[in-house]
Amino acid sequence: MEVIKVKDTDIQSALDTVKRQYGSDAMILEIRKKRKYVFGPSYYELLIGIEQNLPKAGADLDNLEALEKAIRRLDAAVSALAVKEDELDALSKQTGFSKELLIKARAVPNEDWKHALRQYLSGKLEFVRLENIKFKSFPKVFVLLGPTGVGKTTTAAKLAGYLLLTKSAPSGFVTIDTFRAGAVEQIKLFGKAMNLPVEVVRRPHQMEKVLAKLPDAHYVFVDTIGRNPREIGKLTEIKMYLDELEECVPVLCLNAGLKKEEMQKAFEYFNKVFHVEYFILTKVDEAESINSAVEFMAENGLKTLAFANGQNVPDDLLFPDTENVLDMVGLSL
Ligand SMILES: Nc1nc2c(ncn2[C@@H]2O[C@H](COP(=O)(O)OP(=O)(O)OP(=O)(O)O)[C@@H](O)[C@H]2O)c(=O)[nH]1
Ligand SMILES: [Mg+2]
Repeated sequence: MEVIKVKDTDIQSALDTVKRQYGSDAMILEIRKKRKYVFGPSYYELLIGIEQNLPKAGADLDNLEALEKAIRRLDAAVSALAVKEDELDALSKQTGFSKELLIKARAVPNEDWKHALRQYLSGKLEFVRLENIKFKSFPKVFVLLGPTGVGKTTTAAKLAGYLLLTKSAPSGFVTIDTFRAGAVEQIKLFGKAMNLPVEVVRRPHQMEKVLAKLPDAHYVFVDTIGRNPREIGKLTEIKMYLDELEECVPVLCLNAGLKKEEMQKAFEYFNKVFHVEYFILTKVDEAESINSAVEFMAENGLKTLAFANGQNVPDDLLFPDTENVLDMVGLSL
């Protein structure tokens, strides 16, 4: 408690000063009647105790007013938001992007939302050519991962075809899918068509020596078993094969027809087991819109290698850049 002194010749005026300056929190500890000299005029000295942590009465009032103002501002902001919520719903339907993305991109209804979305997505989307990915070892090994039937095997064949035709770089295939009926035959057919070798690996320890069997390959594509991503044990099984390799780059393949939430879940399951950095969007030709897939790519910072857009091997493969994709999602200038 802080103790202060108030002096006045008039007791009432001294009490008024205390009340005015320190409010009701001031406690009168003592009132003394004093004189400066023996025969001089008398005056009152009040010893006042003030609780230090308590704000003064005047300050309390100020705080209350500030609080009321803040509440009024908050009220106004909430009503403004309620209006925007409807407009955002409409804009989300119109653009095919989620409200969360619109908010993050500051895409304001009726204003230049296209510009805001373009700017936001341009900053987040990343496209990389697989031949530009740096490896420490040779050949460069890519592993195609993804749920059942997304097009992993077909895409591996398309990528090998692209490298052979445009870069004169031969690839080899390794399949660890000895589980699905016809899987080995399927990749062998692709290999035969392009005159590229295919190795079948049935046990993880066989992976260690498999690259030595593909001496001419500049690139190797490891084709994996399509797995329900929720079966984490099955993903770990695939990982055991990859752990035998000195170096490999996992590439997640997801079907453009999936909902954004489904893509996100699948990504999270695969990412837990394999550190997923690279991505291929498949079946783009079948999807009504790829906007939510593009949103998924952007929000997860994935580096996209290609879009698969049909069943023809090797032709139905696109290597888009950001500008192409912005056009595809209706954000062309
Ligand atoms: N429309 C379309 N079909 C595709 C595309 N890619 C693959 N397919 C077809 O999808 C089916 C499955 O393709 P696969 O390559 O066997 O898929 P996968 O992921 O290897 O399948 P699993 O190994 O069984 O998990 C086949 O009929 C392919 O022709 C694509 O980009 N567009
Ligand atoms: Mg397959």
